[in-house]
Amino acid sequence: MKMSFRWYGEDDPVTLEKIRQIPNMEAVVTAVYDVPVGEVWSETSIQHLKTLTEDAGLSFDVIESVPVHEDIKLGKPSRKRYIENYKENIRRLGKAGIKVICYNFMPVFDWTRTQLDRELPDGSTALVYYPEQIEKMDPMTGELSLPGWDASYTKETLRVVFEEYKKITEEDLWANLEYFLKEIIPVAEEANVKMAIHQDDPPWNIFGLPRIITCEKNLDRMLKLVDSPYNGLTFCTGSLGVSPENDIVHMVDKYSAMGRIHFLHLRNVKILDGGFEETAHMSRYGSLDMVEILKNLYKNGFDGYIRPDHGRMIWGEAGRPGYGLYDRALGAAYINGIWETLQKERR
Ligand SMILES: [Mn+2]
Repeated sequence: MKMSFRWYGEDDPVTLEKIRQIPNMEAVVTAVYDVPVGEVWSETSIQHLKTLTEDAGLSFDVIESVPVHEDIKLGKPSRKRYIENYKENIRRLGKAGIKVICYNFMPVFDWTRTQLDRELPDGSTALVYYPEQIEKMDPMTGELSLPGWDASYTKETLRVVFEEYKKITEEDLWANLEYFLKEIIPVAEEANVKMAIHQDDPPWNIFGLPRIITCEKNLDRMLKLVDSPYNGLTFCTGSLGVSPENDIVHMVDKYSAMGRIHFLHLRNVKILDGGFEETAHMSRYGSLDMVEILKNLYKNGFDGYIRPDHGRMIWGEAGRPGYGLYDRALGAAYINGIWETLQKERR
């Protein structure tokens, strides 16, 4: 496994110099943030990120994310142009040495939480999703201030896109995903870039919008749409793990044995009735057994990328919710410790 860390570019208060000092840190996970969704990334911007990363002694291997334009998910005629742009991004990133591209296929909203600063018993704060809070949220009338929500949506454009999704069933979304994959995977193969879909977070429908990348049955179906190692997964334990029906230890075993996991987000979550809380990485704090997850990866010879996912805010740190330095660095150290134990046991 190769340890990696998400970096939001030059505006990120968590600098590359700090990331580099986390033990065993190899790669940076980042993206070009100065181009609207759907457009082609400039080679200058890509090269700039690569230079900054490599000058800091880290490698430029994983992109999170190249976002998929809404017209592709909706299957509109304009998708043709956006898919051509997407292919060009894959080619350009491959040329710059990128090995894995993370993306998702969630309609309108990215990850959704109901509160970003819920105080846990130890005084740290975490991201949570409470059913009693989500029931009171209405994206049409409420304040559009949640993270993971595209801030570029005005109420009017949001109303229009919601109207468009009213006509889209889950099967339509599957058909649009299949069309997209059949177009881009051959390009990814040629560019030697592994495409890695992130699961829907949380893995259930929200606000009446369909969501399909949610469970084992659907991941099986997704991987079969184009049966190529270049059509793989960003396996996010925290996204899938909030649903009690998802057996994360088994799924990690199955998909890593198939060689279809290229990138992992490791995060622990505590399952509540209809909701969840993000917790410290260590197994005892959440519902996931991190040792069993890593054991299965090790057993299957996993040599892809892992990054600690969302952390809590601890030690008075302020910053981007879920993406502070301290708790994610503790997560990386914890994962490193388990991995070293597994390596030494084997000898
Ligand atoms: Mn994730």
